[in-house]
Amino acid sequence: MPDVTRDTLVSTLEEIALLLELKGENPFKTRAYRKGAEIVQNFDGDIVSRAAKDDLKDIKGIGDALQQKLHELASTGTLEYHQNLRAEFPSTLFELFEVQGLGPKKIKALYDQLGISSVAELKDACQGEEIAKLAGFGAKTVDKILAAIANREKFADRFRLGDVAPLAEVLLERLRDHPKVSRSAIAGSYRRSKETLHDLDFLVATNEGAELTKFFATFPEVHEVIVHGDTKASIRLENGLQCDLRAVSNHHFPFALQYFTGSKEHNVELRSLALKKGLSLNEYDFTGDGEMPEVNEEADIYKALGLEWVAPELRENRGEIEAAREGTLPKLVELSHLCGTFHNHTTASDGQNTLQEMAEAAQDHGLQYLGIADHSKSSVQANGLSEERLTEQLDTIATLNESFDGFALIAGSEVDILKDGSLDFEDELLSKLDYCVASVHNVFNLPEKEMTARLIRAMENEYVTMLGHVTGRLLLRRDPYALNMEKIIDCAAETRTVIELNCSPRRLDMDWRWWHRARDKGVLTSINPDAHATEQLQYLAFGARLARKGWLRPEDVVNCLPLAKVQEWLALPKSKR
Ligand code: DGT
Ligand code: CA
Ligand code: CA
Ligand code: ZN
Repeated sequence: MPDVTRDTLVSTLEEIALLLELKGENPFKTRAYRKGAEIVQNFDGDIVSRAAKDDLKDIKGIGDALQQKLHELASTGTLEYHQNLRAEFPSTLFELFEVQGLGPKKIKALYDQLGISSVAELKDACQGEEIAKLAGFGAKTVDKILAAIANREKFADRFRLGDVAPLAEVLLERLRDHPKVSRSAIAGSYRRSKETLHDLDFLVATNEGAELTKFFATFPEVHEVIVHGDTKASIRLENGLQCDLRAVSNHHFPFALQYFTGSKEHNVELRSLALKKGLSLNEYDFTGDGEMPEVNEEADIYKALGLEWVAPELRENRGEIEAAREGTLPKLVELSHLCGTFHNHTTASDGQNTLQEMAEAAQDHGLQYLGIADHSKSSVQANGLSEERLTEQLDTIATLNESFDGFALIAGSEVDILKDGSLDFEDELLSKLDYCVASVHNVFNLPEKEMTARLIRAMENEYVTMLGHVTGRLLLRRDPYALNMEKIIDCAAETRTVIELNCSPRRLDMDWRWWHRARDKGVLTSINPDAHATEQLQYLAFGARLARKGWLRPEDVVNCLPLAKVQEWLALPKSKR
């Protein structure tokens, strides 16, 4: 099956409408596509599979031509008519579609009246006078557009950790397997588990630097060689990602690893600490007048400076050096500590695998329990469950659970938090569930005060076990909605509501910068993959990395509890958890 969602159908129809408009086509034709988009958006049922099966005949407002196009799109993943239409315009025009807050009307005005067909031209126009002459473009609009462009530039050359990790590990393995390599690592922001990265910093210990840089520069994934020397090479891969390689001697390796892991701020602190001890620390060695400490591995560098070894995730100069000096660094959670996980979807809503398949996959991952949390009825776009369907699912889970040995499905729901903070299901139904994840899936644009109050009201509900993807951010795509995080964290502590660490690589939400504070207030987390398919249980690994980055220990993570304990914990009233 091609990867087509309701969103694909809707945005394709909308784009066709806009392109026809830009071409100056007859307004009736344009309107038919726009109307079609609206009908698809609001259709109550699985419109994507109906389109794939060419079963759209009885849907009002979708004529023959539209039916045929939706079928082609849903069954093949592309639409020739759409592709041909796009080809009639400069390819840079489509950049405008990605600028937040720039709708079809504005794009048409810009294109028709000022001939603007790229973001660069738009930026120039915003900085000049001409744009204010257009109807509907006040000073406020121009500011918003400039802010959106700045946002886009900020994201332009960054990649999400989860998107690059599989390839990064393949390349590392290839270097590691080279016979002339004794030690290897990926340093930089990747080793620190930053949620997004600019480039990858590979490091090898070898006596044959020139051979290794040549090996690296001729990897089949290389799109372009940026730098190529005897000890250093930089390449750009097909996907745009830059990768640096540094080849050093085995003696220099621990120093280079420490230096290139960063962060810069952490290193600055470390160097000044070294100076106080009469040592000068650089990327290759300690130097100075006194006796030099013996260094075989990275931990020896920290030891020489009177510090415990600092886990790379913590190296952001946020108190880790002081803690390393005092011996109070946290014993961080590890992936292997997770006994189970919550917040997963099945085919009942918008997942790709059945309950049975998800349960088997969880057991293959060595988990003792898997929390199910399909969408609730208001999430129509995700085929949310009605009260009846959720009740049926509870029965199915109870039956399946009888067939497992040392494993259990935990029955829950991902309940929509409605605009006013009330929940999509009544308490009576929620009380029958083992747990509940409450999430915001619509009306993202409330002012901070209202959005904060909305989440607080949800947390005050006795049956809300945890908040799902608390800020709604999509990394490099959508900013978090306006939220007072201090208040959210305080309320979570008071109401004993867990805040999930959503480990979908697109989210990694709540942001790692808030966890240390939350944990100190007694807030618990649950590391949740939000899996919509069996293979997405692997996202747990990213969650564990980000939890470590947030200074979390096993005792801060509720899914480190084994099955029997987690069941006891869930059975307690919230105030006792
Ligand atoms: P990014 O932007 O995601 O690639 O982040 P990093 O941290 O990987 O940054 P990168 O690749 O520019 O450099 C890797 C590490 O090398 C960095 O974390 C610390 C170290 N480093 C690079 N430039 C400097 C510098 O000018 N001063 C110091 N002290 N360290 C540096
Ligand atoms: Ca880097
Ligand atoms: Ca770099
Ligand atoms: Zn969700």
